[in-house]
Amino acid sequence: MSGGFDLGGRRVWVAGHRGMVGAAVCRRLAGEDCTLLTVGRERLDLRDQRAVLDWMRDQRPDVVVLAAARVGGIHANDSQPAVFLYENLMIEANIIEAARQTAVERLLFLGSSCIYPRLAEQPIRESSLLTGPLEPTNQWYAVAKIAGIKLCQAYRRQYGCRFISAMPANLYGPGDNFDLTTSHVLPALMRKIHEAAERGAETVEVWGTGRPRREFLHVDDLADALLFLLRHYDGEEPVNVGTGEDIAIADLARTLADVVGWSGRIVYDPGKPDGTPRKVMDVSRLADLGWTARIGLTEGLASTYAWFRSNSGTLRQSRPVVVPAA
Ligand code: GFB
Repeated sequence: MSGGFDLGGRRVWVAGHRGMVGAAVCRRLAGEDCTLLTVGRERLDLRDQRAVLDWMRDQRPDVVVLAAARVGGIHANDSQPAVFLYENLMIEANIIEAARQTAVERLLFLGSSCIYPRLAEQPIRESSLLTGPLEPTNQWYAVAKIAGIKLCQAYRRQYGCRFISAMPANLYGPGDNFDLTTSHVLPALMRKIHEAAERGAETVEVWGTGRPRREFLHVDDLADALLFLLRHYDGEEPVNVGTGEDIAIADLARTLADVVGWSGRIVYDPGKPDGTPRKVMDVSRLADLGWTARIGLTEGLASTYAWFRSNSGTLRQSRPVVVPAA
């Protein structure tokens, strides 16, 4: 597709560049004719309003990809409600307001499919936002992310800022958090099954009933979609980014067992929460704009497992934080 916003010659700040999403966006931007800006947490605390404004005044980004966030799986969300709410509110409010003050041309805010009501009609359309109660295990994170979407909308209406929002499905890929207490399901099960295969263990424990259904998107597909949206989308409504296909957690576990080559038994722990029963998004808005996902789940799991095997010695441990790209 031609036309649209030109990234050529622009200064692009990827906030959260050491997280899984930010790193994928940086890889994707490497082939573009733009100047990539990044800053680590040792130099800038994104929760500090004054520091964020000063840094942006100094660096003058034209484009911001807001991929910095406190993220984690169902247990991390459920057990650290204050941290997930406060840190995400601060990071997004500071960056969005500083982007207005420094006349950033385009900003892309990343939400999550968990912003939608727990029992939203499936597949979930963008218009489902705020039509029903949230899933209790991640309501804190969801409220913060909904506030970020609303900030982008409000800044468009009041100040004419060209700020947009994308809502990714459950993400996976290289650079994920593989810590068993704070990670999302896919990296957790990949690691558990890999370690079971190495130890010759006969069982692996899966939290909950195995019945919930999730939609998984490879992070490289997400990065490609985000650049597409920066170029071709300039609207107030959030845009879902996913494959439009979901899988039961029990089937994900079996598929991962095949990828790893382990033939043991999966056991379920119904004492752990299931969370939202089903989360699959309607991705027709993005498809109508001209973008669809390319990396199928089987292919994505195989390449992510290859990455895991070559990096398992240096993986992040017990840190759900991508704030701001440590
Ligand atoms: O990926 P996950 O932690 O988050 O869990 P959500 C998805 C499903 O997998 C739940 C089950 O039903 C879990 O109970 N599950 C099974 C496991 N075994 C495991 C395991 O070993 N680890 C984990 N983590 N889950 C998150 C939100 O919800 O989705 C976040 O809490 C964010 O805020 C993210 O929105 C995308 O999909 O339930």
